[in-house]
Amino acid sequence: MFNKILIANRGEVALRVMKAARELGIRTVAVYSEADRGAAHTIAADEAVCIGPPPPNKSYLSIPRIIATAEITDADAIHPGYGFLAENAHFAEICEACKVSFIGPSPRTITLMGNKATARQTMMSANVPVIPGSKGIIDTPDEAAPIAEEIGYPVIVKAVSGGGGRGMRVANTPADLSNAFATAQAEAENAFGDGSLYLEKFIVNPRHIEIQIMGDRHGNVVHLGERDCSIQRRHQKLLEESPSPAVNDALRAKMGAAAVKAAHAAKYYSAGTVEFLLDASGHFYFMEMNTRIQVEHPVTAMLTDTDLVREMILVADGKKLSWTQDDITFDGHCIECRINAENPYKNFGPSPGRIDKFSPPEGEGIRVDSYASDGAMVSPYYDSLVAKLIVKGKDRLDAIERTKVTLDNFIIEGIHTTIPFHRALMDHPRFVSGNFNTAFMEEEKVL
Ligand code: MV4
Repeated sequence: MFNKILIANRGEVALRVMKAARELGIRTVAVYSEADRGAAHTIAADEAVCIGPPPPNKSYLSIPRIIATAEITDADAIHPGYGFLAENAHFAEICEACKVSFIGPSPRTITLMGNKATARQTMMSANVPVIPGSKGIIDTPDEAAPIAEEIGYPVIVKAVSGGGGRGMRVANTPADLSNAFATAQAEAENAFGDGSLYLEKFIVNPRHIEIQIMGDRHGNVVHLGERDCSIQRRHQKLLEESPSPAVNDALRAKMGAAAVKAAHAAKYYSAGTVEFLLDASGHFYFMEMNTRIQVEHPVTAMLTDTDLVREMILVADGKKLSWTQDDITFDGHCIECRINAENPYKNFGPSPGRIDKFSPPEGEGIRVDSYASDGAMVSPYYDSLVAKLIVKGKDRLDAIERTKVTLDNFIIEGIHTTIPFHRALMDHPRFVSGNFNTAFMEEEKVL
């Protein structure tokens, strides 16, 4: 087993990886930026190395500085967490070239799934349902037009290297197509340095349903059910839950089997997520695959009583999966509220600063993943996530009631947070009904 893991990340996920490592008897190395001198992950690690100034490009995104730290501290594996270098195939390759295990999937899998066109092609070949669209990259609006006619409008033009909702444009009619193409191409070129585009039918107001999968290096893959991530705003998820109010046992079995097929097709090992769009008539389509541990994974961990971060470390060391599909069971209902340093009364504007008081709720069926404490700083340089509150109930309405009480007992002073938003959401009739989709935040007033 590994002796020492370097965590190439910060915040709650760095702490979460350290907890898993410690439980396995593995020592930990933190890297930190000058903005994180007093941060929880810096303090909690067995060793900590300052790798540069606050801007991510000069610290948490600096491959040379992180690899050098692994060499100097004699770490034998690196966990990338989420964000930063987690889906950087080049980084994963360099780790392996330096004889440091990358705790994640193979560089080839990251590359294959990072390109949305090759991901689509891989899934089509494996008979995983994909959204009707182009076979591969499309070079001109003239090439797009006949495909759009065939699949029918509205269509969406998307960047092959896209993510976070950037580099995509909807065309409602043939007249919109050339403009959509030019705008998406320019945005993609600018954001990703790659203007390559592909075409899909535009699914109107879908639900975002994703399946958690876990694979090992021996070709075993299991799925751990779905998460409903439809409550999001400008492509930022606000709340995730499992099971989805829109997924029954039969649909879960179908989507789970499709996700396992997808993972096999990508030769996937480690924790991963297969994202699907679910349309109003109950059809689901592969959208993309995320080759990392995700922010919202605790929803699944709590529902299935598994430890996905521990399992990632074990399979990276070559161990076989701890479970077969039959071992995975789903008990009750889990909701995760993302508590961000944002002001929900002012358009979710950022609210960095000093947390004067941090008093999280505790109890049976309550989990809080956070780096915060009294006096902790929320830095303007990094993402605004302060805490994840995960609550388990015996069913969805019980989970909602427990989440209300728990939010009322969660005290954070000194900054604005999204706690009041989540509290209001728990009282929103349409959220409570379970009848919502990705348009919820645009259509409804919550606060
Ligand atoms: C779509 C779509 C409808 N049809 N693709 C948004 C982010 C990017 N990963 C893909 N996205 C979408 N792709 C087709 N063919 C609608 C969205 C979309 C969306 C997807 C998931 C969760 C929230 C969303 C909000 C707006 C649009």
